Amino acid sequence: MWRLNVDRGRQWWTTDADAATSPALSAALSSARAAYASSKHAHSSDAYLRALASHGHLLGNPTCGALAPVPARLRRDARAAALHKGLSFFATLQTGDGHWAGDYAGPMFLLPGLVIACYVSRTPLPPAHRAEMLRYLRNHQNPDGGFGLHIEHKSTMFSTALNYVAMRILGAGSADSDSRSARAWIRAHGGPAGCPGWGKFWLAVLGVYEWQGMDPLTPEFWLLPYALPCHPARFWCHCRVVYLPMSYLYGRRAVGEVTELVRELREELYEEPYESIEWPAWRGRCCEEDVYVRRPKLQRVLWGALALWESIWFPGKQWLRERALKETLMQITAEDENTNYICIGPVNKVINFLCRWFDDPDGVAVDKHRDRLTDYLWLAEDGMKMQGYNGSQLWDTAFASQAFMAAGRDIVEPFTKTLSLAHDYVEMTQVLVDVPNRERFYRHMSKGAWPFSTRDHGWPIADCTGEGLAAALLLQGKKGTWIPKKKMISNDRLQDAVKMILSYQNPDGGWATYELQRGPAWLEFLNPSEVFGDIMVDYSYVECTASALKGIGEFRAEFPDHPLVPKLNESLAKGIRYIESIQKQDGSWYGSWGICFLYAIWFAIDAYTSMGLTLETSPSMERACQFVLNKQREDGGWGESYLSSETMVYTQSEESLVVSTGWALVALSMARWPDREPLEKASQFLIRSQDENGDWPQQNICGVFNRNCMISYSQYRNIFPIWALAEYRKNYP
Ligand code: LAN
Repeated sequence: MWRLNVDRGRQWWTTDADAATSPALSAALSSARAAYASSKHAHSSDAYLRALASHGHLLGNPTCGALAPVPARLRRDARAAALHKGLSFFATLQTGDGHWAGDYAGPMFLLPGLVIACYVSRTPLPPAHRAEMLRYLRNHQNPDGGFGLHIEHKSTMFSTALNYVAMRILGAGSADSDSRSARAWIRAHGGPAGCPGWGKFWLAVLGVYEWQGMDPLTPEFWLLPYALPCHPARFWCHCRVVYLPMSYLYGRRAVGEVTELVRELREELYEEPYESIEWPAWRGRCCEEDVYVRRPKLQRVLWGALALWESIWFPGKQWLRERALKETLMQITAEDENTNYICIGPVNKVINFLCRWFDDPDGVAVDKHRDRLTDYLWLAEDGMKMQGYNGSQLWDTAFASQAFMAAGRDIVEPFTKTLSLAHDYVEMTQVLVDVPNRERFYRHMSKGAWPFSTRDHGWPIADCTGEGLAAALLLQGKKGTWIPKKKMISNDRLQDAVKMILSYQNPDGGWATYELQRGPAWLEFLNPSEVFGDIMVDYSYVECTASALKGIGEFRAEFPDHPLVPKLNESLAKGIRYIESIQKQDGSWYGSWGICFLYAIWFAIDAYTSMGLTLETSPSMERACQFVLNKQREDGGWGESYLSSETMVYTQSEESLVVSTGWALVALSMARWPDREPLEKASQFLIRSQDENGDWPQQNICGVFNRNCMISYSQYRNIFPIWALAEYRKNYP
C-alpha cells in the first residue's frame, strides 16, 4: 500500500505500514494496474493519485475527496454544469499544502541514471521501489524490445542500452524474456558504441564502457576567461550543469567497483570480448536511430583536437587538471547547496550525487543527496518513474488558480477553501533571496522570482515568475477578496517579482527561461548531444515572453500609479513587438515547451488580451485565430501530435485531444472571435469528452523540451478544459 507525502511542495511516495486497513483502496490500485496493462496507451492516467483522493487518502485535502454535487441552479446549463463538475473533481486532487501533484515523467533516459548512481554508490533502494521501477520499465518496453527517448517514441540505442542495464541492476535476470529482447535490439543495431555521449557516460561510470571511447569532457574549459563566447557559464543553465559534473567524473576517469554483475554486463552488451575492443574508434559514433541533431564537420574536428589534448603529456598538465577538478567540484557543491541537494534537474541531480560520493563516500553531502532522491520519483499505475524535475508544483498551481478564477463567482464560490490553499502555496513558494556569492557561480538574481516547482529547489524562471505573479494578483486582488489580509503577499514582494521580470528581458525584447541570453546562437553548432535540439544557449521564447508580459501587465492594471509604470510600458511595448516579429507567415508560433503550435498561440493571445489588445487593434491576433480555426476538426476538437515539435510542422494526432482543444478554445474565447459556432462545437467536444465524475481522460503526452523529448503535464487534462469552458462561458454568455 502506497502513500503520497507532501510538505511545502515536496512530494515523495512511501509504503504504508497500515496497508491492511484499507482493502477498498488496495483493490482500486490493483484494478488500476490491471487496466493499464490491458490498455494501449503509453501514458498512465495517474490513477493511483486519483484512487488515493477518492478514498480520502490525500492527506490535508480540504474536500476529503468528496465531489461537490452540481447545484440545482447550474443543472439546466450544460456548460456551467460541466464546469462545476470539472472544478469539483479537480479540487479533490489538491494536496494538503495547496499544490496539485501529478506525474511529471515521460523521458525514458532518466531512471537508469538514478539506478546506476545508486548502484555505484551502494545506496540501497527499498525493495518495493525496486519492484515498481522494474514494472515501469517492462511496461514501457516497445514491442521490438527497445526503449524510446520518451514513452511515445520509437526505440533508440540511448534508452535501450541504459534501460537494459537498469533492468539488470533492478533484478531482471539475463535470461529474462524482456532482457533478452532488449539485448537482441541492442545487438541488431550495432551495440552500445552507438550510444550518444550521455549514454556512454553512464556506461563508463558503471564500468561497462571505457572512457577512451568517449568524446572528451575536458574540465579545463571551466578555467577559461568568461569573456570567451564558449565559456561554459554562457551555455543554457541545463546544458552547463549537466556537462559540469560529467566533466568532473571524466577528468577523474571515475569508475565504480567492477562487481560480478558488471562483468556479466560486459559480456552481455558486446559481441566481441570486452578486453579486445578498440575503444578510441568508438568515439563520436552514434546509432542512426538516435540522431536528431547531426554534428557538423567542424565540431567533429574539434573533438579530435580535444582527444589529442587528453592523450598528450606536458609539464604542468597534472597541475592544470587538479585546478580544473577543484573548480568544477566547487561549482557542483554550490549547486547542491543552493538547491538543498535537489539540483536543477534529474540529470545533474544524480551525477552531482556521484561526484560528491567519489569525492568523499562518507561525507554528509552524500547523505543529503540520498535524502532528496525520492523527490524525483513518482508512482502511477504503470510503475515508479523518475520525473523530469522535482515536480511542476508552482506551474500547475498558478495555472489552476487562473482557470478557477476564470469560472466566475457563481461557480467558484464553493471552492474558496481550495483557492485560499492554492494562494498559500503560491505565497510560500516565491523565492525571497539571491543565492550566496551569485556572480562567482554565474547565477542570475533570484529574489522575487517564482520557480517551477518548490522554494527549496529555488532556481528562478522568467515565465514561472510571470505566471506566479499573475496568479497571486488574481487571487488576492479585487476579485479574490476572500484571502485574509494577513496572508497576502506584500506589495514589496510583488514589486520584487516585477523587478525580477524586468531584469530578465533580452535586448531583442523577448524573455528566455532561467537567465538572460548569454551566448550567441551560433554556439549551437557545438551542440554535442546528438539527441536534443537548441540546448546551447537560453534563447528568447514566445511562451516565456508572453507569461512575463502577462505578469507585469497584470501588475500595471492593479497598480496603475506605481513608479515603475513608465518602465513597464516600455518593456511591454518591446515585448509585444518581439512576439509579433517572430510570428510565422501562417499566423502561428512554434511552441518550445508544450505541443506545440496551439500551445504557443494560446500564450501569445493570453498576453495580447491581458494587455487590452483586441481583434480590431491586433492584426497579429486575427491571423493567429485564423490559423487555429483552420485546424479545427470535424468533431469540434483539435489534436496536435508530438511530431509537430519534432518536425516543426503542424501535425495532426490520430484523434482530437482535450488538451489541444482546451488551448484552442481558451485562445479563441480570450480573443472574442466573432463567429460563435466553432467555439460552441469545441465546447461541446469538451463536454462530451468529460467523464461522469468530472475528470477528463488522459490522452497523448503534451509537453516537450529541446524539440525532441516529450514530457507529461498530467494536470493539463483538467486545467485546460476547465479554463476553456470558463473563458468561453465568461465571454459568450
Ligand atoms: C522545463 C520545465 C518547465 C519549463 C517551462 C517553465 C514550462 C518553460 O516555459 C521554460 C522551460 C522550462 C523551465 C523547462 C526547461 C527544460 C526542462 C528543465 C523542463 C522541460 C523540465 C525538464 C527539462 C530538463 C532539461 C530535463 C533534463 C534533460 C536535459 C536535457 C538536461
